[in-house]
Amino acid sequence: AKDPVRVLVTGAAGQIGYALVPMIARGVMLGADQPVILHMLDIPPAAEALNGVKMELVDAAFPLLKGVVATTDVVEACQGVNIAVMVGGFPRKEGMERKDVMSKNVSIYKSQASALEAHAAANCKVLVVANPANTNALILKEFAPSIPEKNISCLTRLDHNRALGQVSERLSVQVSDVKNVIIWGNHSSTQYPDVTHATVKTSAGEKAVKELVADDAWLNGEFISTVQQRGAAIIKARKFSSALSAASSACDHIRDWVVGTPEGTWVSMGVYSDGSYDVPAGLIYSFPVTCKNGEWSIVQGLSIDDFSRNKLDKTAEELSEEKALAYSCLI
Ligand code: NAX
Repeated sequence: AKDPVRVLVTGAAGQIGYALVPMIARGVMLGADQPVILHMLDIPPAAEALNGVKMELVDAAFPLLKGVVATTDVVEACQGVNIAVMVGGFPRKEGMERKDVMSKNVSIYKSQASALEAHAAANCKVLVVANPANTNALILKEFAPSIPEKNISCLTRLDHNRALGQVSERLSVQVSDVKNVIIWGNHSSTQYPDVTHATVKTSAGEKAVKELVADDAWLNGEFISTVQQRGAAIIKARKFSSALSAASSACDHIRDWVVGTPEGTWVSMGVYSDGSYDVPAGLIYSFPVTCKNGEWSIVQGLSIDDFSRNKLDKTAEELSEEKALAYSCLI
């Protein structure tokens, strides 16, 4: 039998946490033969709710779940973890300045970076979900200098999956037959969902999404804005933000990272930019990546037309501004 993998979920008493921990305990993230020990962190006001989640995990009698640590102590939470899914953060409340929200999250991610650096297992993989996800991940990277930058990422897989979903609905094809959409940039409304290289598996072989849709106005307009604004549409409909889809895509993100992406398929991950596609180095930016042996690499050599170039630059600009704002909070 395999040794259990320790998975940290911060903000585990929240909405996404409640959807995510049972998925992890069922093997959705790491596989049906991989035992797990869940580490759940939240803050003291949520301690009782967190304990309730722990009780439910016990009650669900998950065969793969070999232990649960539920704590408000960040050091205990980070001890020996192999995977860290950072869902906890400070939400933007009505009337709050952007800088105030940033400042709260900078201080959270700075201290959690130090705890991970000191106490997580060597080679721990980190996924930041909490918003502003890219910039929180960047802060975490800066304050955990001994964690390789290759091990720090943020979630844009939800946006990626939303793009797959929109194409599938539009063409009335199975979502599992659509692949190689790309989310570029920030997990925000400036993200660029790109179908230039996306394909659909048909009985006559693989066909370009662009050809099958054959409606550039939709692809360059409504499709992009629907994906960009999907989070807001969910809030409007549900009165709460996306949770089950966020949890599911966090599992997809980690699973593909650990197990590898299928041959010929890429996914979107927010990762540390090395300057690929003329994206400024030193931002956490969403790129198309393939994964193998537990490492991601940015897909190289894709053609970028003028329309796309402009959109890649816009979202990079926003991330540079966020980075500057985050750094101004450190002073
Ligand atoms: P909730 O407010 O339901 O849960 C957040 C939890 O984090 C709460 O239980 C809170 O007590 C806890 N928390 C706050 N500060 C903490 C700290 N310092 N340490 C540990 N825990 C802490 O929010 P939820 O709907 O679960 O969303 C969580 C985060 O995901 C938000 O920042 C949200 O904006 C972000 N999202 C990111 C997405 C992505 O694709 N990257 C999509 C979904 C989601 O909107």
